[in-house]
Amino acid sequence: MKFQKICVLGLGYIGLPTASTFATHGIQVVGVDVNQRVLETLKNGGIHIHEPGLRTLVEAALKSEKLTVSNQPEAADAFLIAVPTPFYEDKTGEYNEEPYKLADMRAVTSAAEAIVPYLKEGNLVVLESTSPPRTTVDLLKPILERSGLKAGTDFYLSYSPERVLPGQILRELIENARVIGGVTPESAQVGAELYETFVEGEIIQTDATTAEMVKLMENTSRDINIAVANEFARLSDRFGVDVWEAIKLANLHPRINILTPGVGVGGHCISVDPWFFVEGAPDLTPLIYTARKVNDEQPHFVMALVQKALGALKGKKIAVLGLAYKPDVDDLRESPAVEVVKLLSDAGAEIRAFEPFKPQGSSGITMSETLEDAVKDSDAILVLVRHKQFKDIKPSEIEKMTLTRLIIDTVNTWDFNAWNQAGFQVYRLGANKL
Ligand code: SAJ
Repeated sequence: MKFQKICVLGLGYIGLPTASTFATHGIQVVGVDVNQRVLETLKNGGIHIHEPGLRTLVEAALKSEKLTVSNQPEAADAFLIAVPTPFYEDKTGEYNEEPYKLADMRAVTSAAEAIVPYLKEGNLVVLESTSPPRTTVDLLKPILERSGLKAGTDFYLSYSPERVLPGQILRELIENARVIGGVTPESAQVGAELYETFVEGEIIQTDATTAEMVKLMENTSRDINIAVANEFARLSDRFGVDVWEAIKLANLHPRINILTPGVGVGGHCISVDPWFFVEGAPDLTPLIYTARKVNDEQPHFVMALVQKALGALKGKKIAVLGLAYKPDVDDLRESPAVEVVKLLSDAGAEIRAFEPFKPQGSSGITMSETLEDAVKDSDAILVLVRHKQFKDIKPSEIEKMTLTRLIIDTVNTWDFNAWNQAGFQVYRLGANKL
């Protein structure tokens, strides 16, 4: 099928790069967002997201007039839905005694409703938002069929998960293998033809629900693997072992790849997606549920380490290095580092945080503009994110900025021996007998 014009609904971390990439590959794209501020920013030549290379790509797409932005869809050959599917806490207790997290599908629902008036015979609709299993057939299909057209017969309907890594979105969008699942084989085929516009990786066709499961399975297995790494860190503390050394040695085994312990699991994917399985089948997901709990508890273990290093926290000045949910991104969504700061503040510590990728930080956290400002009068330096620029810091630089010689390194950022020799006392997560 020949695609001349498409609408991309949702101009966030996935929608904006996707819309711009289609536009720079010659397709006329209408980028749709309900947030007026996002539209204004784009119209004024700005972007609201930090992603390497994105600004240049968006500029090129807008300048060529292949990309336009609007607050509502228009008639087109294909509609792509890339809106957020966050979760909210179930307070009804229906799922368990403890609060379960449930998918908030309102944005997908209203995007689908917005498409209905423009849907025509022969169109393609693709959902990209990460969604609970069966969303395409059970939620999306009935809404779109309000148009009077039948999915799979009159129009094509597919699900295609995005699987790009924040920080490398533009490259991975093009190079990664892409799964596309249709409500009918023809729907998958037509979907594949659309993505062939720019995808260089393999495009694999399947059915819609399998495609939904694939995405959730990828991120759930990652969550579980991080949870076990975090438990290994706790066990190493208990048994007086250095977890970083132990993992390195275990990973010499050719079939073992233990992930990295840390502050917890953040971001908008790995800490969210497993809940979509738990919500759909609470009776079948004890492991997935427990892994979520283990990772969500991790900030409390960081807190215990800080208490071990500093004793009572009331009035202690702590310089926090990094708030992002992972290294080298500006994204603070669901960041466990932010959670740690909240716990420390609640315990009476005075926090000054330095986040080079997001200098304005997050509401309620006192930010420092420079590393020096953060560390200068502190009682301890707490490293929560292993940003490359932190990794490169030398003991001699910190020595000049502050009198404190106390480091709490939760992510194995600095070489323990080198900093020790330079006169610093270094507490590391998973390497201190508690
Ligand atoms: N983390 C650890 N230990 C590790 C790896 C990660 O504690 O060994 C933490 C990170 O610090 C972060 C969180 O886990 O807080 C998630 O980070 P991530 O790099 O694993 O994942 P995301 O959320 O940035 O991106 C993931 C990717 N999925 C996989 O690698 C399986 C990406 O391919 C997906 O497109 C994306 O989720 C998504 O949208 O689902």
